[in-house]
Amino acid sequence: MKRMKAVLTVCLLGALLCACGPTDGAPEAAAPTAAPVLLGFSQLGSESAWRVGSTRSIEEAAERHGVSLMMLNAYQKQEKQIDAIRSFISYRVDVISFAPIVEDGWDTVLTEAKTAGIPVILVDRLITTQDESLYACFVGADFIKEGRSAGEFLLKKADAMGASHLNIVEITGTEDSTPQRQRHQGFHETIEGDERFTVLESISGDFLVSKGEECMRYLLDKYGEDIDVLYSHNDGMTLGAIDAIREYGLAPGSDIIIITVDGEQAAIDLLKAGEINCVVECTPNLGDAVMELAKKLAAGESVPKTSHPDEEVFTEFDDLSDLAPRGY
Ligand code: GYE
Repeated sequence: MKRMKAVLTVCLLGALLCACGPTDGAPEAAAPTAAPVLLGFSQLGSESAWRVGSTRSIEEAAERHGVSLMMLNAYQKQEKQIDAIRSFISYRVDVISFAPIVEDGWDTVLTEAKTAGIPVILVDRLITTQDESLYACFVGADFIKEGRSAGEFLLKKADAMGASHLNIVEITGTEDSTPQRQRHQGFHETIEGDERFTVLESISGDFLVSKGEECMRYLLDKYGEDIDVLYSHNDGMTLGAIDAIREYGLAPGSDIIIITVDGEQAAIDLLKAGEINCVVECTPNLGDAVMELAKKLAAGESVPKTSHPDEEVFTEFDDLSDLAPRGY
């Protein structure tokens, strides 16, 4: 079917070229333009300002690159993402892309995409699979590195304070998602074996502001003023947790050291105000990279299996006066 469509397009183009070729004295006809690449994109939800920024980045980049975009929001449900991928397959899009909410459970639907000959770009998060050929490439952050940066900041902060012992609580992202697994891993690897640190508890706040607040209330009820450090896997949960800390009567950023990931404007503002100590950047602006990859894959070109954007770390030790507005 797809081949038929391609053959038809080639014939039509050939006919057009013959019919419209420049003749002596006649004005030159505009070159026929190729059909735009059709990209089906399944966004996992709208759980955070980061995610809203990610959706915007995909939409704006599609426009800029002349890619036709079919975008479906899965509202935090893996089943809806699987349904979306199936509808992209039946629609016979040129390329499928999605941000997998969790890592496991994609083999069946991706085998269907492979059988249909449609290449798949993973955006933002990874999947676990025995068969790497089920996706063409991944574009997204290096979450282990982000976790390490969070841990490295804590080492530096503890040195600067001359701290002999610090108790840590961790609020993690959506369970079994790549950022949750790897931000946890990178952080723990970095502080492991340093006897100044004890991790009191690690619980999931699902990347949501409301759950971040709920988790922090629970942690404060349980450990009270024993908590010295909060490591939170995204800014949304951190904002919720900060409300809970204030409500409890403690000062975020001084009574409790706060380390967060994403780099939303709201978190940067709190960092500047001394209420957050470290923000590890994770950029949602992956749209241009996705469109470049989609166009190459649609043209049958090869692409790198993994690409990571450049990311920074902003801390209380840095001069942030020149930092440009974040845009998310
Ligand atoms: O950190 C969080 C979002 O997958 C990197 O998902 C993304 C994470 C991001 O909800 O805010």
